[in-house]
Amino acid sequence: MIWNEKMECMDPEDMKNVQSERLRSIVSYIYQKSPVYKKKLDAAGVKPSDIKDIRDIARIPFTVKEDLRDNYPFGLFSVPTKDLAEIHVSSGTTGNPTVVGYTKEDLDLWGEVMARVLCCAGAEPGDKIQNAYGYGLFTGGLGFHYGALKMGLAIIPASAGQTKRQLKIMTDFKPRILVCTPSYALYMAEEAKAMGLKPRDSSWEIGIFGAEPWSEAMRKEIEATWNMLAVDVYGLSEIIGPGVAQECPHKTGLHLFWDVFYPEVIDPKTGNPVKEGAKGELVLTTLTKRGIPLLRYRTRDIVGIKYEQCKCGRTCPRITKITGRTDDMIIVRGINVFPSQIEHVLLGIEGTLPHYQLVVDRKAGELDELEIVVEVDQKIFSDEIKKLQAFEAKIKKEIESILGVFVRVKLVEPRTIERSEGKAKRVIDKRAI
Ligand code: DLL
Repeated sequence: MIWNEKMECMDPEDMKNVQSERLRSIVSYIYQKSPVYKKKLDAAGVKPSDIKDIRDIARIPFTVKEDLRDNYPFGLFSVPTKDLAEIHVSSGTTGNPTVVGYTKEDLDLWGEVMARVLCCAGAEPGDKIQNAYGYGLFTGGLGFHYGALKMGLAIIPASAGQTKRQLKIMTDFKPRILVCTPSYALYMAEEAKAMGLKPRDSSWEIGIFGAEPWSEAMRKEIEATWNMLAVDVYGLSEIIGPGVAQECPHKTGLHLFWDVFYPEVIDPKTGNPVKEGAKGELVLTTLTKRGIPLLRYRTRDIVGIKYEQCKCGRTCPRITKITGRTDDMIIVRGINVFPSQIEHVLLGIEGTLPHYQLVVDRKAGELDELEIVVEVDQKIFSDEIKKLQAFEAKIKKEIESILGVFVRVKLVEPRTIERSEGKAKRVIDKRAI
């Protein structure tokens, strides 16, 4: 089933007209409503009347995450907060997180694209869906909730965690669809086996997994273990949350809903478009959003894009699975972590030295572990063991309160961490994903 056949299967030439019309309208809306954007467009010498066609998008300056953070919390919004219906937050780098707001129309749009996501994965009206993405400031839980509501599925809002309860829900309620991060799907399989359940007999037939990178090897493992179809979902809070792009059962890339999120793939160094199919940074423009529409937002995610029609009938372009980022963000248990956030905490604690490393690992069947290895003053090592432990606990607590993710802290003596002549190697990712 295709949720919005008109938009998802439109002839690409006709789609250009839709996109051109929407671009003209969103640029003049933003120009009038957002003083920050007006300044940005004026500085680039772009007036709304210059935008006639979707190709004119190249004249518009890029928007970057710093633009959101510098205008924290609501400076980049195009509506006053009284017109908002919901506010979400994505973990950011040092200091302020990224805040995004939705008007009532934006929530409708979110429901619409998420209904497309669910249909694209193979959900059918009447299905039960177990939603094990986190409900809260993270956009995963509520995004899927709105899509399932719109589509008419029976939602089990399990939220993330409480694995035994998740498995009991699966066993007793028999939902056909599971949505959560791919690593959590594998973790649940281990727990299920430990509880004496047979994952292959589960009621889940379709899993929609995203919010973090995962490989084809991981897909095979999930599909074999749970005896289900596993498809990829992509999105980011700044653009809408989940709902930007979705794989269909053909598994040949993620269909990007380009009538509402206009994609470009650029060389991150030059800002110029790359050739079709080549890898580059995904840049997105929200063509219809009202609360915080963004023009040419640099996602930092590395993808390739193809414009040919898929066997499923959809004509919207497909992006490859996300193969990396242009910055040093890592995703630990679905949570975005920037080394600079940790550095900020460490530098604020007397006794730590500015030499640290983040070691991420994932043992088979377990969740990600993040260890912070940090050099501390020789003096601290001379202290009694109790003091050393208290110091370690203090660092752990401060980092956990900022990141919202469990970490281990390992204190090491000065000059233990390998020095580099170029960029310091801050992240050691041992996960085989
Ligand atoms: O992770 C939205 C989401 C929720 C997507 C649930 C899918 C499912 P943020 O917390 O703002 O939003 O993080 C966005 O996560 O820029 C990517 O780097 C990464 N990411 C999201 N989906 C995928 C995916 C949500 N399928 C950032 N594969 C993005 C790889 C992904 N990375």
